[in-house]
Amino acid sequence: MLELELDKVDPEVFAAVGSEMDRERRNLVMIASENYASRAVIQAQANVMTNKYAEGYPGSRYYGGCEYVDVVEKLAVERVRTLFRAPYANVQPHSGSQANMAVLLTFLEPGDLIMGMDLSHGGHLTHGSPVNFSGRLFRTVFYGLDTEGRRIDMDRVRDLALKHRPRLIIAGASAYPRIIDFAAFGEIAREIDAYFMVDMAHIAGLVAAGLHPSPMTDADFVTSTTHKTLRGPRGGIILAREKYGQALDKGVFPGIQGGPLMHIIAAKAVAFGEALDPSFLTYQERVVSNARVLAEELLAAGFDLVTGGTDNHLLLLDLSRKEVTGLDAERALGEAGIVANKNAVPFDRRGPKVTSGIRLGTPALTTRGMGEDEMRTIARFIVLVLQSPGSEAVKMEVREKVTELCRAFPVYSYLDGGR
Ligand code: DSN
Repeated sequence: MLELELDKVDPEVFAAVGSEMDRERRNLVMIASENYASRAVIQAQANVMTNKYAEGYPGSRYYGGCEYVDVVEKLAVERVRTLFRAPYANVQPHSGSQANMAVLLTFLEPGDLIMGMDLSHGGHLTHGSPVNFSGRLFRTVFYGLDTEGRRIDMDRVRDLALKHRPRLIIAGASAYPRIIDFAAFGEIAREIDAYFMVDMAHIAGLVAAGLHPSPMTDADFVTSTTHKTLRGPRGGIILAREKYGQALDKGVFPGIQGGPLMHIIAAKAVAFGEALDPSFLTYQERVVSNARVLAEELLAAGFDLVTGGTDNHLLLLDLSRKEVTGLDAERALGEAGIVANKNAVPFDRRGPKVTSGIRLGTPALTTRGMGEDEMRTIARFIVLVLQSPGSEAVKMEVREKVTELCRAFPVYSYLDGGR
């Protein structure tokens, strides 16, 4: 059993993995939080380090035999510190949620007040949502976008902070298409002597490339996932000022996790190495220019965008003035081969399972090599589908063109001979 290939041992799982690969290759992946990890990143996480227990940190583990996993963890830490100019890094969080959990549980007491961005305005579950540990263990106050330009309302952030005096302020979003003013947040946090945490999961790749201001100088703690614009394996990281390092190490292990996923940490090291390569900057520049072109085309076709455009890798199509809901739009686009997700827009009159928005992102398409011309083409596809979401003929016509486009921009073609 130990020596057999997956297809022999478990044909059902093998088939599902193969089908997922086909799905990723023959559709336009426009989910803003997804990407295509490189062959090297995928190889680095499919290895025997999955077998190893390594509680603790390099040089100080609770198990023997950690000499080689120490190598990869040290590489991951050194590289991510260089990438973000971070005095301290912890690469063990299994996910972005666990990175956030580690910070909250290390520096706050249950019942303390935290302030984050309203999920329905583009925030994140772990920033205080009542259905998440963050909203169950801590009291919360939320800021959101203004009613005019739909930007983060920094005056309101300050008013709320001064009124409620949270112990921790969180900046960062999962559906906000504009630059976030980390310096202004940091100033407010200092004014009330609160901790300031930035969750840069969505924009980490842009930050690494210098295309979004870095939170490192303003924030006490910076958390991120590693698989979105950063294009690594699924996972989390915490960066911080040196003085918080010892407490954070304990906060992650034994605070909230046991053995780190050493095969994933190996892949994080590879991904951080890739992000240090100059080609990563070019990639991120194209992610941003592609999003801008997509936004311009959709605006020109008469669609509304939250904030009227984008500065980053994503845009939020506001369908409030249209007949089609976010849910119907997600379904219709999916049938035409364009994978995106419904998303609440600020002040949405529809519920979270229906919504009035569609979130679109360019990281995965850009990894495939698509550029501004393809964004113009894809914008036309989206317009066609959303103008007639019930038309099978339109969806079939777009589906065929999507298939052609995907063939012209292959991904994971090295696997073609292998299956
Ligand atoms: N689920 C992620 C996203 O899609 O933005 C956030 O964690």
